[in-house]
Amino acid sequence: MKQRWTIIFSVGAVLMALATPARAALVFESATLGPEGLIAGVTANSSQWLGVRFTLSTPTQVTWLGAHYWMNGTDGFIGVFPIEGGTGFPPDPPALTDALVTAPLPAQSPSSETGVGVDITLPAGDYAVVLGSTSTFSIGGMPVNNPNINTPFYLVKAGSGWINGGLNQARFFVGSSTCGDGLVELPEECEDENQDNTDGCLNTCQDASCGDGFVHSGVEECDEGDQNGIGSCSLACTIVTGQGGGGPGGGAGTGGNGPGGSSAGGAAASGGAGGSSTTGGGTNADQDSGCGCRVTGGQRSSGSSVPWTMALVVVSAALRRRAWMRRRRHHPELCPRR
Ligand SMILES: [Ca+2]
Ligand SMILES: [Ca+2]
Ligand SMILES: [Ca+2]
Repeated sequence: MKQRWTIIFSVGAVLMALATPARAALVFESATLGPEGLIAGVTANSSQWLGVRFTLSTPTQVTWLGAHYWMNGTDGFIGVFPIEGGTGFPPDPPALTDALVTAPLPAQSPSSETGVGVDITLPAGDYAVVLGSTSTFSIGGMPVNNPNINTPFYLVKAGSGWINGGLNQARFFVGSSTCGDGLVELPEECEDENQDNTDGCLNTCQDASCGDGFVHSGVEECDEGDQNGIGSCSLACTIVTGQGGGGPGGGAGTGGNGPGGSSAGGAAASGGAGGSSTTGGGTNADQDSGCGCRVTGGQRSSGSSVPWTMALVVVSAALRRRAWMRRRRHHPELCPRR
């Protein structure tokens, strides 16, 4: 019997996981849903806007805006605008930069009810939810034969300014999800109504994931949030093994390579410039500057204290000097010998 309940529970959990998130609970609606499939009523284009005021008595997270509308075009929007104290209307005209939050509305014709997700927490106060266009919204609007009107505070803006009324029973709505109410509402991803962040659903109603900072029991070995991949937990939420040897080893290698490369580069440069000396690279550089002359072997021999070696050097130097002088006679462009 116990096993049967487990099976039933598991099936239920799968169905819950597959369920499409519901629209957020309504915190405001200008009217209940009227007849769908209409293409007539109050219209708007790129220089006309439609809206309705609403009031929040407490700070409210808004996660869903929508309307019953039809629209030909692709850049319609719906947004929440502040009510300006001096006028009692939204900004005129309602530029997107004035909006507290906006979302694009998809084209649809004939009319139906469509909501789009947003995420903003609004303080208590007066606002307007507005439907409009940014440029090419050719025509769209609100059916007005809805008998289920709730509030009469509709707004229309066209040319001379906002005026009250004119939408006559059109439907706007503002939604808000509540994490923990057991209903998966956009933008929530899950609801398990517990306070356990180690299962598949976090207390924020978002699916558990690697990087959320909570170790998903039975799935993740670790989770250090944005520190994953830096410390002892990988970007895949697995514990990094041998971290003590691997890290420092890599560091030492890098350090060794740096100085070594630098030193080799310096030696190569000096050698290339000097061409013959294994000591006194700086001297070679000085002698070569602006001339390209090569340092002779005579300088290498100057430190020897062995008499026969000195004799050989002297003889060798004399021979080479003679050869040099001969070459210089035929090639006067050669640098003076030092
Ligand atoms: Ca919920
Ligand atoms: Ca949970
Ligand atoms: Ca996690």
